[in-house]
Amino acid sequence: MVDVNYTSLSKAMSKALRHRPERIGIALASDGSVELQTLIDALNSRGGWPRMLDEDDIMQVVEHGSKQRFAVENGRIRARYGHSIPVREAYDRSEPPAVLYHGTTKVRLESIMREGLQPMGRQKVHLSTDVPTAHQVGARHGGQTVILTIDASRAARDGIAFYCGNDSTWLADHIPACYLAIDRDND
Ligand code: HQG
Repeated sequence: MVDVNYTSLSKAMSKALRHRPERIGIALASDGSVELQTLIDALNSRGGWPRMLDEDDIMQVVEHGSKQRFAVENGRIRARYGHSIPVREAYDRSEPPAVLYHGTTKVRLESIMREGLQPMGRQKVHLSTDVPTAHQVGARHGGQTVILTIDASRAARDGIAFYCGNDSTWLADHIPACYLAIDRDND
């Protein structure tokens, strides 16, 4: 028997907890969280799974997914980053590493170096702690990948807020172009 595909489940969870909770009939609290059981019931009533989902399936994605996309606390689940819908109180401001990276595509470079990094369709700009991760993020968009370095310590000193997403992802509201440099060594 075909079992639950955890990549599909992770994508459905991301859609529900980052982008379109109303599509499966749930509402998120101001920190972006929902009762675990409410999410499970909603995913089950939407259907399309080879069997009924249970808490173990969700925890499999939470604990063993590649990117620590979700957090579970006190019976509630939330996405840790990636939201396109506004979520107040979802992120904890903290001190970033001295240097962060952003992988993007060459066609966006001119606009980025003019306007800085903008959240675009999401609530936050997403930054990486290392070049390989930034490469993976940039490559998702196709075309030639370009790596930008962000002088995060100077930006933080100047008052720009940073938030930790997961071990390799940091978030910010906007990174003005004066903190960006093109990392020619890592193109
Ligand atoms: C670009 C995945 C023009 C930006 C990844 C990026 C990440 C600009 C695109 C997370 C711009 C937005 C997010 C400006 C930024 N002008 N283009 N001023 N400012 N951009 O997908 O960072 O697998 O929303 O360079 O791993 O690529 O979903 O953001 O190319 O952590 O968990 O606008 O999504 O995580 O694209 O990726 P995205 P992203 P998950």
